[in-house]
Amino acid sequence: MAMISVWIARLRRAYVTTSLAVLGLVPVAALANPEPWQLNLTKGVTPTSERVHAMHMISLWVCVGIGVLVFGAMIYAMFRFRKSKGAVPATWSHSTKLEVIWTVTPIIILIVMAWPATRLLVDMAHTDDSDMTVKVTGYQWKWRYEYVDYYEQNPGVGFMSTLHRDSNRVRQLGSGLDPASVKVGDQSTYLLDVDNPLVLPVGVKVRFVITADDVIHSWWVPVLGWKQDAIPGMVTSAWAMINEPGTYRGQCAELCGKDHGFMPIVVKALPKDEFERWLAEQQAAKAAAASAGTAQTAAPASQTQG
Ligand SMILES: [Cu+2]
Repeated sequence: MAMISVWIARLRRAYVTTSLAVLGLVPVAALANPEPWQLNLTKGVTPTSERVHAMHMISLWVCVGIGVLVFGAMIYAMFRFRKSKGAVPATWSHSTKLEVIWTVTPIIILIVMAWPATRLLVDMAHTDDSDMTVKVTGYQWKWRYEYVDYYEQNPGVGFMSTLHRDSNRVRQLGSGLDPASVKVGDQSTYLLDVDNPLVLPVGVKVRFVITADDVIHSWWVPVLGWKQDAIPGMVTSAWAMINEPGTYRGQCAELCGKDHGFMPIVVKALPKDEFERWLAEQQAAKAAAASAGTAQTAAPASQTQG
């Protein structure tokens, strides 16, 4: 008995030390973009992603509970009723009571888990009362973003977003360049950065209408809490309301061709007033280009690196 309590004390100490180490080592940023060696899912930056995370945690703890019960019972049975202790196998083969218990219990657990999951799915599909619409079109291998509507006005702004030139140079066959050298700040952004990020306001419900021009792509920024297929000839939709400014990265999540791995997505979330300044800048640049009679370029006025 004394031996067991010593072991329990040791385990408890190890657990506390590990928890503290994890808490100390994992920066707050880990809650937004996924970090290398991150253990759990990210909480994301939208109400949807937070609910997805909560659902994931509920499922995880239900699984842990079931695991502890089942493996506990197995281990207990193996030690308590082992042959060397003189255990004799029972001869009965069927128990209606047990059959009912282990059929009904999982059904109840599944219903309890399916209820909030279904409500979340319904809310995720509810794009009606959005204040802004962005049209996302997938191409082999780039994205086009068009600001279709912002508080019932059409900003008339749109641009292409392709792999950042730093990543593009490194990824060329025989480039001899080091992928680890591609960075924004101290963050490694090889194949995760674009020339023109999608700029969005914080705290505004943005509806995305998503389609593709050639093959099926999928628009996926993990911290937004969803991914949505971009299908040629079809328009799918999703929404996000980002709750903190930042740069959020994602990738095309549908195997769309040989350069599928080279079409990242970058969302730059700005406070609402900054976003409106940016939008006005884009409109002014477009108007200036039109009045100068020059061919319009697809790039936004200020090249913002993600
Ligand atoms: Cu793609």
